[in-house]
Amino acid sequence: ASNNKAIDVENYHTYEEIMAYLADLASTNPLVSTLVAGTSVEGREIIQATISSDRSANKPIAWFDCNIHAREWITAATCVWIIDTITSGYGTDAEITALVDQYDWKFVPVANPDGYAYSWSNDRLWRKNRAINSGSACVGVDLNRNFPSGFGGEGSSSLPCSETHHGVSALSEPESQTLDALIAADRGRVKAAISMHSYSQLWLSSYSYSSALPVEYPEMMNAMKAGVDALVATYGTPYEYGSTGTVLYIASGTTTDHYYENEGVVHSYTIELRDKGRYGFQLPASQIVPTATETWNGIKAFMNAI
Ligand code: ING
Ligand code: ZN
Repeated sequence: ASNNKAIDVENYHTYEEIMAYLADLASTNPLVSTLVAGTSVEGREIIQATISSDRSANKPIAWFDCNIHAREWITAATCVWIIDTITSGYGTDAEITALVDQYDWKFVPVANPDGYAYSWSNDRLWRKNRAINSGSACVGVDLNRNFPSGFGGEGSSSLPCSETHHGVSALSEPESQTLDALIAADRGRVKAAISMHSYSQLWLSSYSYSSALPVEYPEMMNAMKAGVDALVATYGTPYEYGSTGTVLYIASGTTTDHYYENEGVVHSYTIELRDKGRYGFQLPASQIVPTATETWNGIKAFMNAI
């Protein structure tokens, strides 16, 4: 890279490269700390990075999980870019400084490390984790169907060979247990929880396990509108927003419903990043910076609106 950073944020990176970047950042930047939050099926560390200008202040938290689905590489790349942008902007960029002084920012950049590694080494389009399913030759549980809200319902499958296999029970997987424990540890402090996915260009709220609407839906719609308006204003990338069950499809056992319904996070969303299918999961690296830039503009406006 032409700069002195430990990573070039305009390219996709392996699990090991992302972990090395986070470790380097934590050791060189006093704003950043990392936590080994859990361990995957195959023994990889699940790392949460925290950006805080005062860890003793117990500020409200902006909370992110990224790459719970292995093939959605743009999500880890976007989270890394946002971490890089926040840490380099603090103290020089007035809006970033204000947002860091107001909130702690927490990221799990690679929530499904085994699947992510497998998508680099074996199968670019792998989605699930790498759990062995008893009695089946098919591998993997869809971690975004393994959470308790609506577990096992519509839009998830009991069949191990399905791409949306929900697993044997809610939170059966170490990767979903890790996200659950992290958000539970911050219960009462999480102002917003965002799960990053791709692709489709959507900003989605609960519910996903049914077409019912949350009681706070008007407030959620206002917040999503603020985010989407700023995102779209950046480059004109079209986005839609609304409840998952009405805008996209019904899916049970998802992070967003769990954070909303069981952890009390009103502002719990899934953002489906670029694109709308031309490249799909294999978004060219040339789109990392524009995707991250527009998404960050949306998140800033959203955090300033809630
Ligand atoms: N899409 C999400 C999925 O898990 C989603 C859509 C988001 C469903 C939030 C339910 C709740 O199917 C992708 N691309 O993974
Ligand atoms: Zn996904």
